[in-house]
Amino acid sequence: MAQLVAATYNMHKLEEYKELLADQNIEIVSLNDYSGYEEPEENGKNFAENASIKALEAANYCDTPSFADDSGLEVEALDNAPGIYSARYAENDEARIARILKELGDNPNRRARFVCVIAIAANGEVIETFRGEVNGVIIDAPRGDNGFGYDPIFLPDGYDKTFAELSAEEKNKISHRAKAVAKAIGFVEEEMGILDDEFDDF
Ligand code: ITT
Repeated sequence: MAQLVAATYNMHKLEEYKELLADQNIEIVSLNDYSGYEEPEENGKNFAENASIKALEAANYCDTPSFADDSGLEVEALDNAPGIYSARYAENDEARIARILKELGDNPNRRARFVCVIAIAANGEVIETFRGEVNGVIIDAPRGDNGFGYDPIFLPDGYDKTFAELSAEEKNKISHRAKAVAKAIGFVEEEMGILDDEFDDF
């Protein structure tokens, strides 16, 4: 079975990937299985560049095909902030949510979207990136205990529950991460000849 390194130290992301990829013929290995790994600086100017930096660094260090995601929340009324700075917007999830709600205040435009870009890297290069998005609105106060990050204030379009009120299974059907994964799986299936060879090289 092909091994793939999930290049993240975010355990919530890792958990979602394990569920999203459960039916695939892939063994997901975590960075925790490789000692001494140092995370690269995320100095890209967009999600795709940061995802590529993370995937390539891991693939090179682990000598194994790797994928990473760079993801975040874009709030329309805040000029799409926090965007690629979502993880760095404040010191913890609670403070990050408080900052968004404070900056939005009573602005009637609550439109927002989650974005996830996955990069796959192997053999010293980034093979491809895949983007997934989910649109919704920011509510006035956090609701729900599931998920992570900004989930408690994000109400996806067509639902009356926040991402943190949905079960993991429900979130994984509609999330930005699920959409990016679906595209990545489609690509890997179509290009399987190439990837099989590359995977087998390791
Ligand atoms: P890695 O770089 O190690 O993967 P990270 O948490 O630093 O972990 P990012 O740089 O991609 O990852 O930052 C993503 C941030 O965006 C994350 O910390 C959350 O604050 C937010 N985010 C991304 N996906 C989310 C989701 O599904 N639900 C809620 N918040 C999410």
